[in-house]
Amino acid sequence: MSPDGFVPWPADLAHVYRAAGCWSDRTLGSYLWEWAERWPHRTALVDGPHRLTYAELAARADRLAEELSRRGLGRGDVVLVQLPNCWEFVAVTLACFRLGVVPTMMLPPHREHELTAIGAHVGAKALVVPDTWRGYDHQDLAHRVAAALPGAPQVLVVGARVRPDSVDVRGLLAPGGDVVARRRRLDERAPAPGDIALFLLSGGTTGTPKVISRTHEDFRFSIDNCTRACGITSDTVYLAVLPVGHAFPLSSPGVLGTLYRGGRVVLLPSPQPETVFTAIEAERVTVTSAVPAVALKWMAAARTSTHDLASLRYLHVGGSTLAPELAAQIGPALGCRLQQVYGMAEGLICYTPPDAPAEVSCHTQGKPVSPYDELLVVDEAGRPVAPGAEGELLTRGPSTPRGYFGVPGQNELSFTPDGWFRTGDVVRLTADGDAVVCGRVKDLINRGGEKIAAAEIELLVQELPEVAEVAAVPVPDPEVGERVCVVVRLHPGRELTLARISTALTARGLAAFKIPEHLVLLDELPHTAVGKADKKALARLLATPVRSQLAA
Ligand code: OOB
Repeated sequence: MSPDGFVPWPADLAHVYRAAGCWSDRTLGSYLWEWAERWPHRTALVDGPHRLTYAELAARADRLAEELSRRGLGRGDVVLVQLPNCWEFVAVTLACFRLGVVPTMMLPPHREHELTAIGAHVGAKALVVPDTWRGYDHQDLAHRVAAALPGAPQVLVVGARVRPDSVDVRGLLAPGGDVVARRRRLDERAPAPGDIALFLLSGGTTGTPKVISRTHEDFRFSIDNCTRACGITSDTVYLAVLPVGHAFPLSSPGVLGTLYRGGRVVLLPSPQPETVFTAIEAERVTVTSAVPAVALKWMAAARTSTHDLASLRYLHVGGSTLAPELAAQIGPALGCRLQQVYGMAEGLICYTPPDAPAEVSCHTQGKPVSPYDELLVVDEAGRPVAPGAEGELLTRGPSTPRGYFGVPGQNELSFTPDGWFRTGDVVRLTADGDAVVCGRVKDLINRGGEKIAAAEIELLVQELPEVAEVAAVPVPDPEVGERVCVVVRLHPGRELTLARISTALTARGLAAFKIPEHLVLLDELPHTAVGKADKKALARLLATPVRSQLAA
């Protein structure tokens, strides 16, 4: 990994954050044995039939760390982690934290397009994948990607069917050996608190997703604050159903926050209501998190469910817009309290308090979990708006990096010269300082909480010989909030169907959730003064009937 890609905080501010105790002298991996010693026999992880105590988790993560080290992975090396919600994901992540190996959190739907671009950008030395997932051969995918990347990265596989040219992760997780000596060896090799702990992906607004570096000290502070904002304790039983590579279920407070406080994490690979309700009842789950689209499905299913959901106390909902009238129904439908969360992998996390009155929990997305987070709402010229007015939210703070990894040109656009991150979200702040998300200025589509950069889709559709010009825009959808629509001007005499686009983009290795679901053909696209497709005009146009093909 090139250390040049990391944009540090200014030294004077880093000093302030350390002096104030935001950044402590700890790495994330240093908690593993602290937890194991405080709660050795408590269950840390539940994944189907697998149950691991804190002591077992520590022993297994350490064993894996040592085996990874034996295979040449060490401090500063980067791996791509593409695992579904399973206990091995947690063990791999903690093993990386122990070694200072940097896991890059990919998502199970990612394919060649995403894995190759991100793998090349971060200089991945290994890929960790399931053998198959939802009928797709990830082991094969990983080998294809590895062959296309420089340095012949290793392929590590979680599953029963491991090829001879892959490394069997489960074999490396088997406990045994001298646990104490191994722990000491790993402690001696620990990374520094200011090192990059992990990479998260941003939905971003450019052709490929941007990579967000999170250091041990900045991430620990965020996790700590999230657990306080949500009242996570050793009595918490957290159910992880959203893909754990996302910052929301991973660390806000999610899986890592629950472990940090000695609670129990239950991992489920799908948010399907029946499976979720069964798990809540069986494990006496107290808190879980969902994007609005998932929460609404649960709400509808709860009406006819006979499962006992009485243990559920809190539901965290965020990632995309939740209408206040729906927010008001969630608590009564599921018999729990709603906490809204407005967060981003780039750092800022806002929560409504667990005991907030309805005007706060249903109508706002809460306050930053850290008092050191700064918020500034600005107009189009970058000037602060009047109190309570809408504008783009800028933010800075001890958990918000000063730049994306390795893209100095992009950083000039995404960050102001004095270090504010431009969220691209249109927000207003209430008199009490709660954030209300009103819209966005960034060019992306938010499909059920998954962020899709319009430019990424446009670049791929533009490659089709039929296409003269294309713009990707969101169309509102009652189920997932928004879906991808491509508006296309064809070359004269050519034809194009949604099925043809879908086939072509799938063949290019694009994740399925990004594949356009609507196609609109226009003789002329509206343009802005600088000659770009005018997306605001397109949104107005799409609100009126046009020659369109809707996805079946
Ligand atoms: C979470 O993180 P990301 O990085 O996948 O996406 C961040 C973006 C925000 O900039 C905003 O555009 C949107 O997702 N968003 C919301 C929202 N929460 C996030 N838009 C409207 N209402 C909300 N409540 O999505 C994320 C990370 C940590 C915790 C929760 C969500």
